[in-house]
Amino acid sequence: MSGSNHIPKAVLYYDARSAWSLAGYGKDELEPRLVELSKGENFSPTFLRLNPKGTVPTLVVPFENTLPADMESRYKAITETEALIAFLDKSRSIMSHTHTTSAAPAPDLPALRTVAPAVSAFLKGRKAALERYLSENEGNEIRVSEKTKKFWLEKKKATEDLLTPLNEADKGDPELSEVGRKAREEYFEKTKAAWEVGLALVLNEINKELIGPFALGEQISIVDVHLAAWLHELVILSGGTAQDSGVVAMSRLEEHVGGGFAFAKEGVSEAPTAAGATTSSDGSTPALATTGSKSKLAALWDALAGRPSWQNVFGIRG
Ligand SMILES: N[C@@H](CCC(=O)N[C@@H](CS)C(=O)NCC(=O)O)C(=O)O
Repeated sequence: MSGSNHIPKAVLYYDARSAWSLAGYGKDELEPRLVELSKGENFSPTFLRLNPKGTVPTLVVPFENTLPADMESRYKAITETEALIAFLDKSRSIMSHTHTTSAAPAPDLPALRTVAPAVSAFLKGRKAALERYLSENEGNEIRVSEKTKKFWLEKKKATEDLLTPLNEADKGDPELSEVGRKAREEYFEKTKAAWEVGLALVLNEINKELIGPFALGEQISIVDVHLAAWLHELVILSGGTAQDSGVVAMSRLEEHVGGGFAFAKEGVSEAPTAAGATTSSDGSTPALATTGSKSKLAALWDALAGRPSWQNVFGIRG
């Protein structure tokens, strides 16, 4: 029975901007370690050895006492959010960490101009890191496999493709080169498809399938943990905050998806309550505030926002 106090914690590699990294476990249970995507730290040879896909979140779980001492690999890396949360769910506790996100999605030129500086700085940081890794590899300062080199080259190309429309965001259409025009067109096509078609479909589907107030009914489940991180991210991107009421948060989403998108509101019908813009943060059951009915997603949001963990994870940024 030796060393029982030394069982190392799992290490969660995360980036503050990654929605999937924010699904909510805390320092009491795992050791958060920042991997700055904007600096391409996820592409470093060291990180790629942990997770060859170079994505966060990545949870590295020690196998102390479970593997023979001579085994080289004494940990396993979990790299899919779904598996990661299922794993953490077995050793539950509450958590905290901060979150910073900004920037609305950009189906039009003014919006593209708004997000361009921040996003292009982010991408430039990654591009610089990738170029550094590639040149260090060429110069034999580091040695990586052909597979890793190919991975870096693909990531560099994808980063450059995205940078093109961002770097030229200030130009009017006539000033763009042929390449620039194409890049801008593709950018708008993709963002429009993602927001107005893809996202609208998915949101409607989820709104329909929820049982309420939580995804599977009265009890919170891992499904809600995923939904919380994702919904919060969408609401922030739509100009909302973690403190918005469900009705306000979902109306921001409706506006932002655009094109007349609206949730079915037949979901929850509640007795009249003071319809404040915030929900209770004291851990009590949140007031389902509205006189009429609201969408099931709005009710889910209120149920999630009334939990202490919501404040722990999202409260800090207001
Ligand atoms: N399938 C993975 C996806 C994770 C993922 O793509 N994470 C993003 C951040 S939200 C990432 O690490 N991207 C790497 C990059 O930006 O290069 C999961 O479920 O966790």
